[in-house]
Amino acid sequence: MNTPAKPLDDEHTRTSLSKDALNRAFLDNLFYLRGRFLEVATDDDLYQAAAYTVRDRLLERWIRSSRLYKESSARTVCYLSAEFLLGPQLMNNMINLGITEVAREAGEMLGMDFERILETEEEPGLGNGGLGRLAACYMDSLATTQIPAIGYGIRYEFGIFDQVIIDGWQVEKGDTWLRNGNPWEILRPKLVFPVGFGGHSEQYTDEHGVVRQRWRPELVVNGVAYDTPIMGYGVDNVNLLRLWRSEAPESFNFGAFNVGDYYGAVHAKIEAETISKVLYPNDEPEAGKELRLKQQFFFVSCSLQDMIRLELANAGTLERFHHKYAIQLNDTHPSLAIAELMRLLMDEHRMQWDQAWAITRESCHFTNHTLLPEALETWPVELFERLLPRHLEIVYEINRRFLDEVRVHFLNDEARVARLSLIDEAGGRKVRMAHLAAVGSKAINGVAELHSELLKTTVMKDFNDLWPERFHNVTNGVTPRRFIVASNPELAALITETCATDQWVRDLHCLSQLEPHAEDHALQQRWRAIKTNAKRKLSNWLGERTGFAPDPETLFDVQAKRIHEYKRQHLNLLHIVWLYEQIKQNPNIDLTPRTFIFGGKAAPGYFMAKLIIKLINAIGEVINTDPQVNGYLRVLFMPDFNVKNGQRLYPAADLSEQISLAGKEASGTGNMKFSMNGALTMGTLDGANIEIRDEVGHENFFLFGMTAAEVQHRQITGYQPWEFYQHDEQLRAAIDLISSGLFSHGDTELFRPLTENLIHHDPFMVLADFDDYRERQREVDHAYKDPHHWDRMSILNTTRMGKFSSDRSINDYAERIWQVKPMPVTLQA
Ligand code: F58
Repeated sequence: MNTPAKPLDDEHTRTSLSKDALNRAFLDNLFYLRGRFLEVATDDDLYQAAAYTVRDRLLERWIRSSRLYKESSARTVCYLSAEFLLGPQLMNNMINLGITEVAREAGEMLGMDFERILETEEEPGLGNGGLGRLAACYMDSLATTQIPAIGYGIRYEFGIFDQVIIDGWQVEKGDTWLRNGNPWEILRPKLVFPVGFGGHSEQYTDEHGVVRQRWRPELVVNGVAYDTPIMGYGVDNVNLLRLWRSEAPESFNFGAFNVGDYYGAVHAKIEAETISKVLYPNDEPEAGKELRLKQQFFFVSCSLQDMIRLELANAGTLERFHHKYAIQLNDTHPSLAIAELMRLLMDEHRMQWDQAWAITRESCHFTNHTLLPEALETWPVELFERLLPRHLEIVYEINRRFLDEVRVHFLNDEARVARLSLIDEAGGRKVRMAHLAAVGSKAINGVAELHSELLKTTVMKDFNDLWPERFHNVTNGVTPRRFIVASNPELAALITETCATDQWVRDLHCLSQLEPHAEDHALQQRWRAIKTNAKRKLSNWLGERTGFAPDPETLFDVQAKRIHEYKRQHLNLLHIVWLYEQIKQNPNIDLTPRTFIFGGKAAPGYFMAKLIIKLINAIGEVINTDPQVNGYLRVLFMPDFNVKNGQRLYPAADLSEQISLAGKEASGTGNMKFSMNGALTMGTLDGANIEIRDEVGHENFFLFGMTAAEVQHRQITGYQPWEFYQHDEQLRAAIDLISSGLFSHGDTELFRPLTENLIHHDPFMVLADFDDYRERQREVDHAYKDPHHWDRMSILNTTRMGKFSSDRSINDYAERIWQVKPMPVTLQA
């Protein structure tokens, strides 16, 4: 009913933001939710009580937001993503509520260690890397820009594995993030949708004599909703992240019990629960894995059924579904939404094809995140048909109509028809998910300017020839709330003090107000002190975890991201080995002392990536224990790079390594996080590096390597890594040193797969870019020797990062793609 929410009582224990109320609420939650009093509470009790105290303060805003969104006809963004890599919640919710200081004081009044409570939080690692973290940044920015939005995904019981390093190798450990409970989510036991699998599709005649199609699935599982509130910064809007968990329907179990098949019932239950059990830890699609396809369909179907339920409750009809919702497909993982929305509209809600298609095409939008051909998702037709027979029929019909259109557009061009088809007929027949997403979407976008251009000229060229107006670029961004305010509070305070306002937190372009101070020696000194302090903190942390604490006075040179050959961690390693050799040959060499820090997980089945981790650690072992070189060089691997550990790393970096082969990294977002925290970039002209360099100024960026066009040209004319190996003496020395067994206790076999691959194949042209990389690294060495110059460059990197706030990205999507408007929520009744 339409009773207005109760106005906030100034001193109400569950809503007030005053120090006293926070204290009362905290003790109350500790007592009544955890059954503890302060003296005996564990760190986890304290954390949970703090989390509930903060969550209570989100709830009233959340209810106000949902009510306003429901009552207005505002268009809602539905962000469909198989991954949301949220990271710790407590600090960010406090920042967005504006209560960090009072909360800290309230905690101190009770004699609690605030930092320790924050440390206790287990992060929900429901994503692999950039794509999942981007979804989380976008949720923060959607709420902050006051755009009504729902994030839809999967509540994996096990997120991305925890990485431990044993004897230099990566070992994966299961991520049990739910072990102690998750205070941020609210289970909605009544919000359940059935999701079918298998069976067959059949024709029938309805009660009006109309011949229709319907799906008779063999198996039905339920999706149950878990809701997490997403608070905007400095506003009262709270959006919703709704994640689905799979379970067996009740009837299932009873049915089996009745015929006495107890084990059969248990098996069915386990099978249903398996769907949301674990996140696939690969950074390329798992080709042909049935469970992965089940996961995709599962969350897409629940989400669409939920949207339909809401629209029917509100409007009573689905005719304006596309006015109500802007659906964003985060890569191809949710692209089954195209076929499922068609099925729901036609089979379940009796709409005609043309109307259903018009609605689908007006609702959906597709973001591509990769150009790597091996990462473009396809599903064997046989598997697709077995799991989703009705959807395959729909895909075929979409394809038939689409290819007719293609034939009209491009007369007598059957080669093009074959290239555009939703079905890849070469080899085993496969459904091309990017084609399904493209055909069913109103807009298609890449994630950085170069990537969006390459998309149009390479993997999506035929689509661009057909529908050029559908192609867009939206350069990625990251949230400054997490990646400056939460990770680097000292830097945030200095910026606010110098600008005399904290406006930059909501409008990152305001950082430019700092620019006139870049030459100011007093500011530079404080800037450097903050950096050194962050380095010291990181060093202590690394010391505790790895047994070695690097010297904060050395240059911290950091490469942290998933381990992948295209990202070229091994290029970095070749340079380190080369430096090592130089010092050995000339012990009096004049070098800037550096600490090289790596971080990142390898897909468990990716042999070469795991070997690269081993090599990093092997090189570290030799260098760090050699007194002749370790005054100049140190090499460290930070274990378990995740959101939380990333937040320790970004503030502490002097140099950020963004060295992928040009044309391979769609955007990169770590590059933005480092630069915002005052690190200079050593980078190629790839992804968003290009735009970062244009923004921060070419003189404040260390550029090296071939352009994407040069890479393409070299590929066409035939790339011979062997020639580089032969002609570049320095390079050969570095590779030979690895082959010699120096870093593997004399074992000349261990790293052979890596060195041989480089010399004979080198698919990511490490050898071709080595010389230029080495040269630019020499310049870094010189530049760091001039602190004023370096600090100035560092300050300018931060002040010119306005463009890379995810608020800007969301505004771009809102205006150019979704056509949605902000809907401010106010607490005044
Ligand atoms: C990343 N993709 C891109 N995929 O590599 C990176 O350049 C970009 O900045 C980022 O997306 C955001 O746009 C990425 O992270 C995955 O992790 C997928 C997980 C599921 C399997 C396929 C890869």
